[in-house]
Amino acid sequence: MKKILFLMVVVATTILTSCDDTTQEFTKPNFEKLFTEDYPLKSSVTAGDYTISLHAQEDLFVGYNQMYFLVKNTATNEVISDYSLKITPMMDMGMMMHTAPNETPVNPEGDMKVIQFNMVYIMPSTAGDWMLKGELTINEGDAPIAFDLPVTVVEKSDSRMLSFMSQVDSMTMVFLTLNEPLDPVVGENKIQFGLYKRETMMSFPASENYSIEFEPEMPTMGHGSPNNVNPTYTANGLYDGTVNFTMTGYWRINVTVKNAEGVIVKDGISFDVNF
Ligand SMILES: [Cu+2]
Repeated sequence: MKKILFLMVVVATTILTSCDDTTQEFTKPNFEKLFTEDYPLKSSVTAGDYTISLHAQEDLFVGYNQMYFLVKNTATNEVISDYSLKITPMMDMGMMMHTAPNETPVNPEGDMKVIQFNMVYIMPSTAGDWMLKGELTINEGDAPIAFDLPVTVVEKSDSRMLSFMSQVDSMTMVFLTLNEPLDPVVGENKIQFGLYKRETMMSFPASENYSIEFEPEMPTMGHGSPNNVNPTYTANGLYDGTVNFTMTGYWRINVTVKNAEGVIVKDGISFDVNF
């Protein structure tokens, strides 16, 4: 057992070469695999003395994406552990620019080696150029180092985002994402939606006090499923519930969105899930 542990530490240390930090930090769950196997590199940019890299589980897509930032000293390849990041997504469509719904970057590991950033890409790169405009601050009080990180966004075959005008005022653009399940199984799955609205081209706040109702069905077989639980609001525009898939195949998730007064914002919309 001791031998195996020793080997694991050696492997972890070898992968993250030339780091002076203690190996203990590198043996945290997932850390070694995080930036190689689980979350491969999607884009990187050099800013000042630093290299900022963006990692994600799969190619960035139209919908809700969870991404991870890693910052290294370019000269020494050392992972920087104390810094803060500000990120503003921006899409340049030639005639105009706009941002997208996004959350404040957080540190899920309990130190500053990894920064998680969640956002919704609302269009694919075929419609324009996406850029994550960032500010890196190494020491508090230092002048932030600006960077532009280009990213490529693809459209999934089963779309993970719907956009529509609110039926309440016919002028508010609303964005609804299906975030989970990512890998559905037969039986009960966590289902998560994200809900946002467009205030201006530079402001896409989360819609907090809405309600989302859904009904799964298998259109080709003419049945639904029991024991589904409509989602409730958690934070950052996210709504968590339970979906029950009684078999594999093609499922359609029919969705109705209501505002705080219970008035229908949108109905007759659906996401397709195939597994
Ligand atoms: Cu756009």
